[in-house]
Parts: sequence; structure tokens; C-alpha cells
Amino acid sequence: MRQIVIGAAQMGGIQKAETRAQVVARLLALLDDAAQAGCDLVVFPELCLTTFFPRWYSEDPAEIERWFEPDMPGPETRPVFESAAEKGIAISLGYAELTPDGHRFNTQIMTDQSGQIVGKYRKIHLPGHGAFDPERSFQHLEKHYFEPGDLGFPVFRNLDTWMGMLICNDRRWPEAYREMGLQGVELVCLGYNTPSANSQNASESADLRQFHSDLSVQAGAYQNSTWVVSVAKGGVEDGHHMIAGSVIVDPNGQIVARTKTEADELLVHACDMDATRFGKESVFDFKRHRRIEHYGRITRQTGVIHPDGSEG
Ligand code: CDT
Repeated sequence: MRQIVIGAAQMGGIQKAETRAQVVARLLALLDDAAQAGCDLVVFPELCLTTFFPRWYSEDPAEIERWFEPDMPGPETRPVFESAAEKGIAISLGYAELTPDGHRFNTQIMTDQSGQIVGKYRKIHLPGHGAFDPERSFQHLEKHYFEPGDLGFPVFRNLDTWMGMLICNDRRWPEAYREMGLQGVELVCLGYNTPSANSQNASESADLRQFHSDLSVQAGAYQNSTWVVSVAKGGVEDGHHMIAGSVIVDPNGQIVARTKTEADELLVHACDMDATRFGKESVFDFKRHRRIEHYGRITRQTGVIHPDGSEG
């Protein structure tokens, strides 16, 4: 048995006015809870240091700059890394990354239990739009603020386990899990910020949006026989509500734990990484069963082309 006690560190909303120091204090409190619970690994959500700023349009470089981290850890975030290392807890944490040469990514990193960064992922599936859209009830400007990730879907060794990361919208794309599944991933860590309303369809309910979130991570887990930890930043941010509903999903695709609140809440579950073996050696033994000669379209084209050549 290769057991990892995993803490899904759900966060409630972060208001625009909240400082990094205030947010870091919340992360440290969650880490204290995790140490009490005996966690080996704690997963924090997407963009866990700030409000979900892509819901606001800005072209002001000074305003944009304050959402981004030029260093990780930097002076304000270092206490999180130090506390985790002191406690022997590996962490995965999402933030807005500014590279030394000026590129901006929606990024998630992971440390080992000594605080060394052992994995980095830059979000590939950026949802929303790139220009201000007056038709929407609120904005989702990830394509304005970020470039698509340039690191692929890396899988790395940590805690004697093959691990990978996804970020929010990635969870809706089976290709993302399969890229990692083909590297033998056993644990996928992902964080999300998902509005409880659809800015283009007022009739879509929050329950349906939670269902789509669960469906996506459960399918990804089952079809690749991997654990998935899916962690929300939920609740209200300056009047904008996001779904919570963080879950830990086993390699059968079953939810084994779910948060009860929309606030900062640590969800803990002891996960056996060897539970991934059976699926990987039977129905999802990729080497025996996949038929790549029939999958060419998946990498040849993005949009739909009907058999008669028409698009749409
Ligand atoms: N953060 C993020 O990726 N949120 C998206 C919202 C989609 S609506 C444009 C999500 O997939 O949950």
C-alpha cells in the first residue's frame, strides 16, 4: 500500500481588497489544520493568492502587475513554503506567473515534502475571451491576461507516486487527462474558480455547473485509473458567486470525500496509490487496448468538420 494523506485546501472567496499577507495567513491556517490531520500533501486552488481577477477588464499595467508573481516563492509567499517544509507537507499551489522575460501564465506548482519545487504546470485550456465583451453579464478574460501554457502536461515523481496537475477548465478536456494517463499518472491535482452562473446563459443552474465539474473529474479519474483531487476557490468574491464542492475522486471515478461549506475548509482523505493498479492493468491497459491508428483527428484538427466537408 502506498498511502498519501491528501488535504484538499478549499478556499472561500478572496476579495479584491485583500492583501497578499491576509491571504497567506489563510493558507498558513489551512496548513496548520493539515498538519493536525496528518496530511502528506495539500492542494490549494487555482489563483489561490488573489481574487479571480479575469472577471475584470484592465489594460493598466500597474493594476495588472499586482495580480502576478514574478518569483515563486517570493517575499510574501515564502512563509507558506517554509511552514509546509517544517511540517513535512508537500504542497500544490496556483498563482498568476510573470516570467523574467515578461510572459504571463496561469500556473500551478508542486513541492516535495522538503519544500523543493518538483513540478510546474501552465494552464493550457484558457476559457473565455480576449477582449471586453459587453454582451456578457460578467467577464471571463483569461485569454486577455494569460498565454496558453507551454509545458505540455508534465508528470513527475513525488511521494513515491506519478503526479500531474491540471487547472480548472482543463478538467473538462479528456485529452488533458489522457496525456498524463499515457505517462502513468496516479494522482492528478487540480484547482478551480468556477462561477456558479453562466455569463451567457442565465437559465443554467449552479447545480448543473457543479454536476459538470463532478462529471468531468470523475470521468477523467475512471478513464485513466487515477486519483483526482479537485479543489475549489468558491463562495463570493466582491458579489460574484463561485461553486465550491471540492472533491477527492478515486481511480474508479467515485467521489470519496466532498467539502460541506463554501469557505476555507480542509478536506482530508487517505488515498492508496496502489488502488490505481487494477484499472491500469485491465480495462485501461492502454498498451493492449488503444487503437492509435484511428485517433489521428484528435491531433490533426481542432474544430468540427462534417463528413461532407462543411464546418461547424
Ligand atoms: N477558471 C476557469 O477556468 N473557469 C472556467 C469557467 C468557464 S466559463 C468561461 C471553468 O471551466 O470552470
